[in-house]
Amino acid sequence: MQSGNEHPRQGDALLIIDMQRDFMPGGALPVPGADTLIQTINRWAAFFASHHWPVIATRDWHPCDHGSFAVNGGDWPVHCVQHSDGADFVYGLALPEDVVVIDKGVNPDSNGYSAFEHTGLEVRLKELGIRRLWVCGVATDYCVQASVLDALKQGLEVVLLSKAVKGVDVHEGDVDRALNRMKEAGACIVDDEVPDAQ
Ligand code: VGL
Ligand code: ZN
Repeated sequence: MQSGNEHPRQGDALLIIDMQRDFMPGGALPVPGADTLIQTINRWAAFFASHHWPVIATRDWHPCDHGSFAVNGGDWPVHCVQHSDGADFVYGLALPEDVVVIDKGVNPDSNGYSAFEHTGLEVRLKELGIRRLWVCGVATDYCVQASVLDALKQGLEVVLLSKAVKGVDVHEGDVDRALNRMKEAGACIVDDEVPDAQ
């Protein structure tokens, strides 16, 4: 783990993954501790916004017939159905007015874990001149991991905010394995706090 070596700069964006009600404790597919990230992520979002650097927030956004749902033969309970309350961003998440919202997992035949899968995110980032992503949200071992690995494949740099992600650990050790895989692929994993506003 590195800390303090990276500083957000022009050409960076904050990527907030799936901070939606269904992923919070008590939700349809709870990620333990996900609610404890809200204030931390709000501070990161405010910091990026104060510098006019883009803030991007993804939503898991499944149709009712999504193949990842157990009722349709998949691994997960029904969650984040398009336009349902559970698919809303969690109460208290403070996103800047000009946040870029990316809906993912729309194709019924794919898990759609990655923020880059059929979402147009790659093109949006090019248009915005983004070369590096600061990543936070849930779940470390699914959508965060898939998004980070895809970003790196596209030649983007990635800083993973280890204090601003939580995972599900369906199999014990999944979160640690995900962190190792992201690190080996070239992500910079840091335990940074939000810098003081300048
Ligand atoms: C996710 C499982 C199913 C995630 C989404 O956001 O990591 N995990 N759908
Ligand atoms: Zn999903």
